[in-house]
Amino acid sequence: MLLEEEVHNKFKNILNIYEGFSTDKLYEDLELFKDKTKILKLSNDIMGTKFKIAIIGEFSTGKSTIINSLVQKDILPAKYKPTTNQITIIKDSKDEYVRVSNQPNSSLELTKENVSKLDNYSKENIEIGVKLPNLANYEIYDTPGVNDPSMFSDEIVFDLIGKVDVVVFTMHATQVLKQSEIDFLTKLIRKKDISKFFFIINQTDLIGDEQYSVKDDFLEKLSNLLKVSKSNLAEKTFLYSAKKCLEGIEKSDGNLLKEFGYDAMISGVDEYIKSNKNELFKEIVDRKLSLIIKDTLIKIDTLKDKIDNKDKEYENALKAIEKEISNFHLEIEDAIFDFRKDFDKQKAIFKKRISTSFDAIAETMAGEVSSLPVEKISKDRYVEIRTKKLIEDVTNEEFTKFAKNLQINFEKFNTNIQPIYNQKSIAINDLVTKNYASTVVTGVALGGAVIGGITYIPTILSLGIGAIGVSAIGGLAGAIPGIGGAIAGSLSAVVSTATTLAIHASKVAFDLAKWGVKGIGEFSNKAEDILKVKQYQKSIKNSIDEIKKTILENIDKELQSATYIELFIEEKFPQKEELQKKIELSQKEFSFKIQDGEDIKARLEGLYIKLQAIL
Ligand SMILES: Nc1nc2c(ncn2[C@@H]2O[C@H](COP(=O)(O)OP(=O)(O)OP(=O)(O)O)[C@@H](O)[C@H]2O)c(=O)[nH]1
Ligand SMILES: [Mg+2]
Repeated sequence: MLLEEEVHNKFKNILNIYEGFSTDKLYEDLELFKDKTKILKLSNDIMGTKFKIAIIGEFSTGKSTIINSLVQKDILPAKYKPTTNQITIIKDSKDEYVRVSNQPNSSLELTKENVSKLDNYSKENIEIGVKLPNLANYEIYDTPGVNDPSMFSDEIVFDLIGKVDVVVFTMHATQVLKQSEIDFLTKLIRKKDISKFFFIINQTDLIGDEQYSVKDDFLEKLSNLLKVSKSNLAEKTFLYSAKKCLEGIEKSDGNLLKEFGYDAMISGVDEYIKSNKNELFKEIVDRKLSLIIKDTLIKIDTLKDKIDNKDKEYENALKAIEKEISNFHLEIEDAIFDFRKDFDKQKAIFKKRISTSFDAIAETMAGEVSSLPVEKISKDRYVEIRTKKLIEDVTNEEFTKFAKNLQINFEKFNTNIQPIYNQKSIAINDLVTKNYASTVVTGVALGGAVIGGITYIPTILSLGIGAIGVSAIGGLAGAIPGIGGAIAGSLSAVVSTATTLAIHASKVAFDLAKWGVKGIGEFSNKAEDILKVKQYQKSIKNSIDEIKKTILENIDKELQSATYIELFIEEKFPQKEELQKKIELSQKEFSFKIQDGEDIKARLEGLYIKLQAIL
């Protein structure tokens, strides 16, 4: 079954359960409509989530034509456009259109001419809506050719690679793995995960029977370069002809599609997504769902306790639990001390690394400003975009390192406190069962690995699903309490500082352009000009220092070992939070009569069983 269908059915079942209960007055009493709304929202967010495929490769290797064949429609102009920095995003849509990305007002009828027209007219990305026959779960990204004389395309493509689920690298069959392609791939491997890469050897219609040796040579070369097995690569490499596939579509000739790689390519990508992404995706969905359903279950429990008059004991039970937890704190003091020491050490290293990296960025930018031709510096928002990118890369990398170390610290802490925790946990469970009837905690399996009190969800990050609630910005950082805020705050500072940078950039560039000098190197004998460049370099450095300061302040403010310990211990004893929720709820007015208790309990039991079966 398709992922979309499967998830959709699951949501439908759950919503039906809530719906089926909606005529019962308990539905209002328990405010179940609130939980249902949350589930509906989650369902909408998830159904809108698409897997992303980027088609990359050197110019004229056939990227746009390949996309036309995948879309089964001749919509993208196949022509060499040397300075394009744009990405064209192709989305599944009932209505066909082409527009400037995020500008619905600019929509035009979908024709090749209009795509060209908008493409030439706008500097922004272009978006195309079209029915995607075999790829409704996907969004396709057409990219500017890498190694293009245009200076931004590599940066843009590198950036995109980090954000998509699948990358298809295209090559021309008559020139497979040119030196420039090898260089690009080598640079890539150092920076990015290449397990999501597929390779298309396109234009095979031009080479005839040689194709198999072309593929073998390619596999041999690439497996050495990437140090991966040939068979792994073979599964992800396709001999293709976009031209013949388009012909096959036009003539409804299935044999052509088969012969020239279409079928193999579509099923290859689909298989990969199924085995690598779907499971993770489902895990996240289940986790989110179980959290919402758990709330409903707690409500049901509370009402049952109320009928049995057990809610009277809640306050006492909570006090007793809190006392146990505070004893727990005391008994693990040594372990806390060690954890804090480790934490502070990691934090200091983290800050130092951020500091050094930012200084390096300032130096890089100063270097670029004096070595690149003025046209490049002044082009678009070069300094702004480049600085922002460098900063994002560095912060992401360093936050990720810190988070990994933090995880190790937590694992150690966890092992240290385990014996005492076991005792306390038994004691608290005893208290709970003695004092009030039902515990939801044990009944709900929370998906996602809870490591050391941090709900650590790397799957979300690798999927990059913003809709599910973790911001893509900050990568791993977003999944960890405290850090998400720290980096989000800092990055908004980056944006505004980057704007300042851009203003500086355009001023200097304007002056230099007016003097008609090509490169800064060429006028370095003019004292006045050197001064200008120096001033500009200084202003860039100041801005970068400003950002560095903000990030370091945020790290100091947000990353407190005490907060982490609190979070950790709270997660270890979920009974406390559950009880607090029950106390709040039990103080509400309910519309039912206690003498109907048995009947109500039976109805609640029915709902409870249905919901629990889903988890
Ligand atoms: N014979 C043959 N020609 C092809 C094939 N695919 C693309 N072409 C031609 O190759 C040229 C380049 O194709 P494009 O699709 O524009 O290539 P691209 O990679 O998008 O190029 P840029 O966007 O400029 O980087 C065009 O003239 C296409 O018609 C193919 O499978 N066989
Ligand atoms: Mg193209």
